[in-house]
Amino acid sequence: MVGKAKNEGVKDNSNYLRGTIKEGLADQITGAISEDDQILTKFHGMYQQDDRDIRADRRKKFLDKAYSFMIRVRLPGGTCTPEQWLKMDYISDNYANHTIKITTRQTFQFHGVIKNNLRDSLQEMNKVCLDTIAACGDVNRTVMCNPNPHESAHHSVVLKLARDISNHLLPKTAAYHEIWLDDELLEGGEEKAEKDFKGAEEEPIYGKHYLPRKFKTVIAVPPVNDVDIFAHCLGFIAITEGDKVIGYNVTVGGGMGMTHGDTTTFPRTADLMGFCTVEQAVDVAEKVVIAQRDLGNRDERKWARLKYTVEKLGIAKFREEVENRLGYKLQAPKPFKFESTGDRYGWIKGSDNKWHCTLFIQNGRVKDTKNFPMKTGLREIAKIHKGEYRLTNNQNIIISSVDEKDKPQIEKLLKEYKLDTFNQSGLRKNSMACVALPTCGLALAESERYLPDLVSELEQEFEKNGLREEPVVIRMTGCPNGCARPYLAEIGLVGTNPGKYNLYLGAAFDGSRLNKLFKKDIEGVKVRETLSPVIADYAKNKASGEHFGDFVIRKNYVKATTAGNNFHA
Ligand code: SRM
Ligand code: SF4
Repeated sequence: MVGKAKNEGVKDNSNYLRGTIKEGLADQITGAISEDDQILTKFHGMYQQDDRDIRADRRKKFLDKAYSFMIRVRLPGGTCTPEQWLKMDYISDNYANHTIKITTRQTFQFHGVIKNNLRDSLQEMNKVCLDTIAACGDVNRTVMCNPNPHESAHHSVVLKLARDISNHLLPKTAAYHEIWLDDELLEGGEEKAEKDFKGAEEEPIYGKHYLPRKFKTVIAVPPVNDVDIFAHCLGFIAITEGDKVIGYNVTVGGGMGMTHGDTTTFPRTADLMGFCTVEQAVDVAEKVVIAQRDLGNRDERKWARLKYTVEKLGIAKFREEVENRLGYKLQAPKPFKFESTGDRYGWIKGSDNKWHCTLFIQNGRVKDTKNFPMKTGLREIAKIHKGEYRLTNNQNIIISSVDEKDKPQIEKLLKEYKLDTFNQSGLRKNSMACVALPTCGLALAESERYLPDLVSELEQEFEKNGLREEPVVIRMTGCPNGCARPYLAEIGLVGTNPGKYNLYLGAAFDGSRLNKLFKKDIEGVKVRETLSPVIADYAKNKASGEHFGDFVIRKNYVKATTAGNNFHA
C-alpha cells in the first residue's frame, strides 16, 4: 500500500527513480525540472535550487527564478585520490560556481550547476570512478567514518566497512546510468562490479517505495566522536583491542531536524542497541534499514525518520524487530569512551610512518579570494601529492599518507598559499556552519556567510578572559533542520528569521548530550553581549578541565537535556 505522504506516490509511479527526468533535461524552455522529478533527482544526488540573492530582483522584473542545481558526491569514508581532487577542482570551475563545498558529512558539493551541465558534470566524475548515487533521497546515504589520520590499522578497517555498507545499500536501479551516463559502464577500478547495476530492475532491500525518509549511517573510533555518532540513524562504534577492531557497538535513532514551534518534532540522540562482530556489521546495517522500511511512518514525513520509529517503539522493541530480521541476537554493548567531536590540526605521524596534515577550512568552503587563493594552493598540492585526501566530518581536509621525503615540498606549498593556519582560536577550530543562503531553499537566516564574523566577535570575549585556546564547540544553521548539527554544540545558533537566531547552550563536548534553548529569536548582533557575562563567569568559576557545555548546566544557565523527548522541556 502507498503511504499518504506525497513523496510515496511519486516514488511509486517513478519506474524505479526514472520519472520524466530524461525528458525534463531535454526541455530547453526552462532551466527547471518538474516538481515530481525534483523529488526523484535527489536519489541521483542533486537538488534544484535558485539564487536567493537575486530572487526578489528577478521577481520585480517579471523574470523566472535563476535556477541551478546543487550536486552532492557519494564518498563513503570521505577518502579520495589527488586525481579525484583535481577532477573536483575541474568540475567546480567548468560547470559550477568555482567553489567546492566540503560538507558536514565528509563529501563534496557543487553549487550553481545549470541544467544543461548536469550530465557533463556526472560524466566527468564517472571518469575518476566517483558517483552521486544515493547522496540524497529516501535511501541510505554516503556512509561516514572517522578519518583517523594516525591509527592506520583501525582506519583501514572502518573505511572498508563504510564502503561495504555504502555499496551494499545502494539502490540497484539502472536509472542513474541510463539518465546521466548513457548507460556507460564505470571505467576500471575494483569497485566496478559493485557499481554495475545493468539489468537489475528490482530493489531487493528497499522495494518499490524505498525508505520513508532519508537514512544516515556513520562509524566512530573512540575516543574521537568526530562523526557525531548520536546524531545519526545508525552508528557503529568500533571496539578495539590493540591494533585490532574486534566488533562494533550499534546505535540507532539519532537525528537533528525539527520544525520551529512544533514540539512533536525534536532532535534526538541515538540509543545504544547492542554489539555485533566485524563480520556481522553489513548484515546488521541491512536489517536496521529493512526494519525502518517496514515500520517507519509513510503518512507524515515530519515523523518519518528512524528516530521517531525508535522513539515510538522503544529501543527494546526496535532491537527485537532487528533481531527477528537478523535471525540471531546482538550481544550486550561493550564499554567505550568518547572525548571530543572536533578535529586535531596540523601534522601528525601515523602508525604506518606516513605523515598526515589536517587543514582548517572555514565552514568547508574551498574558494579563491584575492588575499587567500586557497583553491589554487590545494590544486598545486594535488599535482604533486602521492597519498590521498580524507575529508573530515567537521568540513576540513586531511592531506594524508605523505612520505617523509615528500613532506617538505607540501609544507612549502602550505606556507606559500597560507594554508598552514593551525593557530586558530579554540572557538574557531571548533566552529561549523551549514550552507544556508544564497543557495539553500529552506534557509531562514544566514549561516556560512555570517558565522566567521560572529566567531571573530566572540573570540574577543574569550581572549579578554584568557580563554583563547579553550576548545568550545560553536555551530550555526540557517534553519532548524540542523545540517551543521547545532543541537550538539556547546553554543548552538539556529536561524529563525533574517538576522535572528535561537541560541542554545549546554551540549556535551563529547557529543553525547543535546543542548537547550537559552534565548529565543535574538538578533545576531546581540549574541556577543548576551554571552559576554556567561563567558566571564566561565573564565572565573570553571572547575579544572570543565567544558563550557557542562559549566552552563552546573551554573543553571540552562537545564540539561537528557533525551530528545525533553529537548523542548
Ligand atoms: Fe542537510 C536539507 C545541506 C547535512 C538535516 N540540507 C538540506 C538541503 C538539501 C536543503 C533542501 O532540502 O532543499 C541543504 C542544501 C543546501 C545547499 O545549498 O547546499 C542541506 N545538509 C546540507 C549540508 C551541505 C550542510 C553543510 O554545510 O555541510 C550537509 C550535507 C551532508 C552530506 O554531505 O550529505 C548537510 N543535513 C545535514 C545534517 C548533518 C549530518 O547528517 O551529519 C543534518 C542533521 C542530521 C539529520 O539528518 O537529522 C541535516 N538537511 C537536514 C534536514 C532535516 C531532516 C529532518 O530529519 O528533519 C533537511 C530538510 C529535509 O530533509 O526535509 C536538510
Ligand atoms: Fe539549509 Fe537549514 Fe540545512 Fe542550513 S540547516 S543548509 S539553512 S536546510
